Amino acid sequence: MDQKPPLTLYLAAPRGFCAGVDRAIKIVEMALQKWGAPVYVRHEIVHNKFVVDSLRDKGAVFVEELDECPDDRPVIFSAHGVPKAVPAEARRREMVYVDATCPLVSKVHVEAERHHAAGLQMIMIGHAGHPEVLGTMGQLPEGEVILVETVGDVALIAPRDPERLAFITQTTLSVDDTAAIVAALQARFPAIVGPAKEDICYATTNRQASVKAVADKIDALLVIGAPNSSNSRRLVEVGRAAGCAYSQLVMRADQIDWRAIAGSRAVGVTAGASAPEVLVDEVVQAFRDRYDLSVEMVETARENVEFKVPRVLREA
Ligand code: 0CM
Ligand code: SF4
Repeated sequence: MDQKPPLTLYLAAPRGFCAGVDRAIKIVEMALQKWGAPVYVRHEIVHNKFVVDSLRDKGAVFVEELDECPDDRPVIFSAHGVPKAVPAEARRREMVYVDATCPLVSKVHVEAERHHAAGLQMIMIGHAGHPEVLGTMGQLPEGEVILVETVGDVALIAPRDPERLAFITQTTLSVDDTAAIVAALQARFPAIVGPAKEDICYATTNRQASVKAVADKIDALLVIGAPNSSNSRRLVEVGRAAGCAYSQLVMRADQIDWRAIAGSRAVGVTAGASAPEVLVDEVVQAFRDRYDLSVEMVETARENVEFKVPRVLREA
């Protein structure tokens, strides 16, 4: 029998589910228990096909817009948040709804409202079209939030009054890219008001830090996550920027390009905040099947954040 080649797998930690994802999934499960199927979910509850498929099997129906839901079934809003018009419409239709927006996204919504009430125009750093960006921009009237995606954009924007500005950010951005954009904003608009650093959440920050810690030990990095998952895609970029040229997003083990990593002696594995640990186990097993594997953990932080589900689901 052929001997398997040796390989060290570095498992980055923290990785995988964050408190907001955990809570959002629980909300769907508890809503199904409380009200029975079908329960509607506006947008993927979190950006992971495996999670969405498992909830669909239990009776969740995923739609993109509220007008695809009947009036008489409960609807849940995804972890990424929704524009104000969405719950307003649900109330108008007298629907039962549960908002699974991550509390750390809601915190940014509140910040935006507070700055708006103080008469400041907002600059949002984020990715155009992402549901979190649509949700956060949709907290304020049209024209009150200007989106900036890159350092280059900063020179191009034309705010109403450069002296009366504040910035907010998407929660799942690259920490380093965002720092550069914030610096460019502060250079062009010295009076701009903002949070102490940015609004990037603890989970995004911690997962990027652990990728940086494994990057110099590995020949290839696999990030378990979905192509529409912002935080997961940022981990791939962080891996590349930290010197790991082969950094690749995979949804699960069957997407691993084994030829591309042939010859590697050390591979890093991490998972985005919406990727379940069973998929990490699956990837580790796929390596074990092909290699004489040693697994090492690279842990850069411990997380103990937990968010409560809304009261309506805690009541019998
Ligand atoms: O925002 P992102 O695309 O990273 O969403 P996700 O569902 O992959 O991760 C969790 C969240 C939020 C908000
Ligand atoms: Fe909340 Fe951050 Fe998780 Fe998004 S990635 S759900 S903002 S904790």
